[in-house]
Amino acid sequence: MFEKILIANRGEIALRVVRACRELGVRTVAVYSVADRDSAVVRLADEAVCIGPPESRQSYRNAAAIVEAARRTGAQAVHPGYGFLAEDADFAEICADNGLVFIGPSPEVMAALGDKARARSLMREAGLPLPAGSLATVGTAARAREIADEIGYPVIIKCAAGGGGRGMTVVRSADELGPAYERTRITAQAVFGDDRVYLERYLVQARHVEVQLLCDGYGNGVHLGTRDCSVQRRHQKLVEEGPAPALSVGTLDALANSALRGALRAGYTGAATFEFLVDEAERFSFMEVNCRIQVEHPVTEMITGVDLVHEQLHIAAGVPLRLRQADVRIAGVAVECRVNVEDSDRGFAPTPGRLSRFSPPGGPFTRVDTHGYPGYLVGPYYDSLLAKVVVWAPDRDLALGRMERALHEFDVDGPGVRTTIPFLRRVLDDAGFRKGRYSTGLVDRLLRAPATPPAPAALAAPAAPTAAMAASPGGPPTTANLPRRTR
Ligand code: MV4
Repeated sequence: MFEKILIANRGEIALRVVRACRELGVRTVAVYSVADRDSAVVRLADEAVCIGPPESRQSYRNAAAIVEAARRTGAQAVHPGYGFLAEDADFAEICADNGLVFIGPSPEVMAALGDKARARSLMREAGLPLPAGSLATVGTAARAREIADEIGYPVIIKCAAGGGGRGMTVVRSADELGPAYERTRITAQAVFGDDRVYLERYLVQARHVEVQLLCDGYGNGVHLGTRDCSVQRRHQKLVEEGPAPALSVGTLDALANSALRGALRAGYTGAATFEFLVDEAERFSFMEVNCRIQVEHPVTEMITGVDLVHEQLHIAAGVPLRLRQADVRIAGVAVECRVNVEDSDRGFAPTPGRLSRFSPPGGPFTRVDTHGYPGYLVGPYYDSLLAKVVVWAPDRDLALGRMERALHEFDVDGPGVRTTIPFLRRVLDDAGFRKGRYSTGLVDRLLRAPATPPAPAALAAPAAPTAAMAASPGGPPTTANLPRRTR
């Protein structure tokens, strides 16, 4: 095992990695920006190095500053967390060039899977089911038109360099295709510096189901079950659960096994997530691979008992996988709610400010991953995730009841500070969600519906249409969504 590693991240995930390291006797180096001087990880890590100003380009995305901090402190490896440099193949290569182990897949595998068109063709070769679409990127509008006519409308144009829902354009009819194709390419060039796009048949009302995998460097791999992440707004997940509900065991198994086959074929090492869409008939199609530990990894930890960050560290240190598939048992149901410092009545705009009150829930089978504390200043520089509330129970109804109880306990306040807790409650209250019958359309439906009628005694004129409503046509995502955060 490593003696010392550097954590190239901040917030709750940096704390999560510090905790895993302490449990394994690995010393930790935290890096922090000027804005994060007072963060909990600076106190909890064995050492902390300031790497630059608040702007992430100059700190958490600054490969040179991070490598220099590792050199100065003698760290042997770098854990990138999620976001920032976590899926940057160039950074993984820079680490290797400087004698540092990057805790994740090799730069080559990351580059191959990070190119969504290449990933699509790789997985096709591995026998994974895909939506109908182009075999590779599409170089002309005329060719796009031919393919679209063949697979039928609606189609979706995706950027090879995109992912996570960034830079997708849905096209409903042939007359929209040419202009949409040109627009998507121009935006892709501007945002990613790569104008290659590919086409897929657009699948409506599907569920987002993903599979957690662990693979070592010796050709061994296991899957750790599924998570449903359909509760999203503009590709930001709000609620995740595992195992994916309302799917037959046969479907879940086939999906997980196909993901594992794909990862082994690609030569993947470390923790990976394979994303699929699943339709009403339980047909599933491969979407993309996430080459990192994900925000929602605790869901899987709760239903399997496997510490995914421990496993990442062992794999990166060259230890053969300590689990076989027969050792992995999915038990019960886990649910995660993301508590963001945002105002769901104002289009989920961030509401930074100082926390005057911060008292997270506790109790049985309740885990809260957070970097918050009373007096913590939530700044405007980074994403607004403050806490993840994760609960486990033997069945889904009990887990949802436990989550309602946990959110009820959560006390967060501060001048100007709002959280997504009220909106999370609306999700948990939704009849379709309760039954486990929901798809990626759930959040837009809730945002279009009138806000919960106030209790008779409690006041107030009906809410005016909110920014969220104005900004949510309810239609498919467009290139208007392009400059988004990446998690
Ligand atoms: C799609 C799709 C429907 N059809 N591809 C978005 C994130 C990225 N991982 C893949 N995504 C999607 N790809 C085809 N061919 C639907 C999504 C999608 C989605 C679309 C609209 C609104 C919310 C969504 C949530 C997850 C996935």
